[in-house]
Amino acid sequence: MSDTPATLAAPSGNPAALWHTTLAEAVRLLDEEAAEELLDCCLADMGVEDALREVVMPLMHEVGEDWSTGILTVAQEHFITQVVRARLTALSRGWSSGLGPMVWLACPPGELHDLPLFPFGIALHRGGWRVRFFGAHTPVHDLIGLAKVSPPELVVLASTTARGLSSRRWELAQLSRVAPLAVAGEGASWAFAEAIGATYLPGDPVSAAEQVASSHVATRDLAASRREEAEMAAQASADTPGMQSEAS
Ligand code: B12
Repeated sequence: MSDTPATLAAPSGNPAALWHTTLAEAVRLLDEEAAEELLDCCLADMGVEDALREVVMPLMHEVGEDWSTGILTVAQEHFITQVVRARLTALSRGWSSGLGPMVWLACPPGELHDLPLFPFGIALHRGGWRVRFFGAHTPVHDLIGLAKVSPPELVVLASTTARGLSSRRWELAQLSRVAPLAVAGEGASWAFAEAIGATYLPGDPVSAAEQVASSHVATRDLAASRREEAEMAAQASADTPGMQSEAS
């Protein structure tokens, strides 16, 4: 670690705020070594989900605000993006493996902001899902072709602009007919999702992933208990002579 004022001791008080401050300072000073160490310590201290939700993603948001108001240069913004992306890529290792349901993650054509798909995929994988990452600028017709062969349990498309989604409205409606589709990010809305037969994922990527994982478990449990009830009812009718002749 070099000459930043950042400290690696687990901060006391509000940990998210303190990690955020020290990390932002390392980034401002372009101190890559410090930023990497701070990211690692923050993840270890707060846990992956909370660190991504409360420190890393808000930091990215803030970096964008500081860039748009001229506090940070484009070079500083690119620097932090690269440091964060490298750490998120490391955390995503192995996320396509396992036996759980499959989610595909992509951005529509023209959209380069694929970074928020990482925390979403990382959290979902930790919730038992398998992740296939297509990332930025993905042709929707390619996804349709692939989904026709082997549909995933969910496709998530993220966009920072409404236009990025609305200009693909017809293709997206087609995609939602071959696989369950959800839209997310600043450019998505309930109204647009509804219009194309998709779902809208509100909120931050980590909380949305937790929501998807728990509602999928609930749906699966409901389906299993319905199956169980149907089997028990069939068994009961088979055991009752009157019912048997009625059924035959
Ligand atoms: C990193 C970054 C880039 C990187 C992208 C790297 C990458 N691979 O993702 C690069 C340098 C490529 C880039 C390029 C550009 N960028 Co940029 N970028 C950012 C920045 C700083 C961080 C994005 C990020 O990861 N945010 C973290 C997420 C989690 O936070 P959030 O965006 O606020 O998202 C909230 C919700 O929408 C939701 N959410 C977002 N995505 C998802 C996904 C899922 C699955 C879910 C469930 C939820 C969710 O979670 C958050 C709420 O908690 C933002 C600043 C910002 N406000 O975020 C600008 C920002 C998005 N960029 C912006 C702009 C203008 C551009 C450029 C046009 C700049 C230019 N002139 O070239 C280009 C556009 C490129 C393109 N065609 O897409 C604007 C967008 C304004 C707009 N809506 O039109 C922003 C907001 C900056 C600003 N304040 O003006 N950018």
